[in-house]
Amino acid sequence: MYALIDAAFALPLWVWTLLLVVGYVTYIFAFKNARLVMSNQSRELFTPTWQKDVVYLYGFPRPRVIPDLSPFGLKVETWMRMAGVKYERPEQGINGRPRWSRKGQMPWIELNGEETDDSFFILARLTNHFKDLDTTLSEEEKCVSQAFLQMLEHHTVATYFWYRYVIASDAFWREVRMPFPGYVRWLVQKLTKMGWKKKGHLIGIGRHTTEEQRQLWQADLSSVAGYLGDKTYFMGGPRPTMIDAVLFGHLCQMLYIPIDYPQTAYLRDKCANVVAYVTRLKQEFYSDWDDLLATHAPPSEKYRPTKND
Ligand SMILES: N[C@@H](CCC(=O)N[C@@H](CS)C(=O)NCC(=O)O)C(=O)O
Repeated sequence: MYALIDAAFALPLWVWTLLLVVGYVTYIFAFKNARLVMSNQSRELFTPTWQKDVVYLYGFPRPRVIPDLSPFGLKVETWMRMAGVKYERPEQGINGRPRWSRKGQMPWIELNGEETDDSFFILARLTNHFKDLDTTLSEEEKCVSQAFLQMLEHHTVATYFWYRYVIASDAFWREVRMPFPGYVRWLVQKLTKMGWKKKGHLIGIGRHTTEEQRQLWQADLSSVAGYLGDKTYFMGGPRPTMIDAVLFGHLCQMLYIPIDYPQTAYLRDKCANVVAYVTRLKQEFYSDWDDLLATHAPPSEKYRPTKND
């Protein structure tokens, strides 16, 4: 042991420098920023034979209980249904060619041979290209819509992600039954839990007690219920607007993934108008909901691991 330490101290400075540089670069590429570093490079289209004005939406493989695990992916898909935009969702899977956005996240899209990522920028582009669902809103209503969007996407989401990825992660991964081989699922579960513990601590949600967290998400959900009231769509017009797609993306996560989210009980007991609203949107825009869930592939059928995994 001492001989080893002596030998290490005897190494010349340039060897130490080289070891440190190689170690650091390996760490950055292997664990940390590989996706981000790669992301800025231009890359081939995922769907090279695209049709004009068809949106190719990329996200996680469909889970068993809900069309998309990502509230951001479900928001984009719902918006496209509301706007009547033609889209496809090319299959991505562990044995297919799973690909993250250039920023290392899901969802992302290709439209007319050009890639766009982040649901905010995706909807901005689709709105510009196809249709503006928010034209009927006054300037003041647009501000309200934006405030709710940010609350849901940066605060509410953290409260229920913390629950599903940290507190109830076993139940969560069991219920959604992603079409990954068992060992990949195990790894994804562990990494997501570790990631969310760190992220939850940084943004603060993970430092609160369960009771304090409850006060935080309850304030959000009761404001959604209060603003919705007995309106058909959130902003009160005769047709849905963008915020309805955002709300649907998040509320479905809490209402249809059966893992005893405390939020689910609260919504069912205290926010009957919100539950009825989500049910209405689901009926109106997802008449094929069950068919979408049926496309879920258990690991043994579609995603059998190969030697390339
Ligand atoms: N601001 C992004 C957020 C997207 C996002 O957080 N996606 C999650 C899945 S729900 C993701 O890709 N997480 C993996 C990661 O960030 O490394 C959007 O609106 O699209």
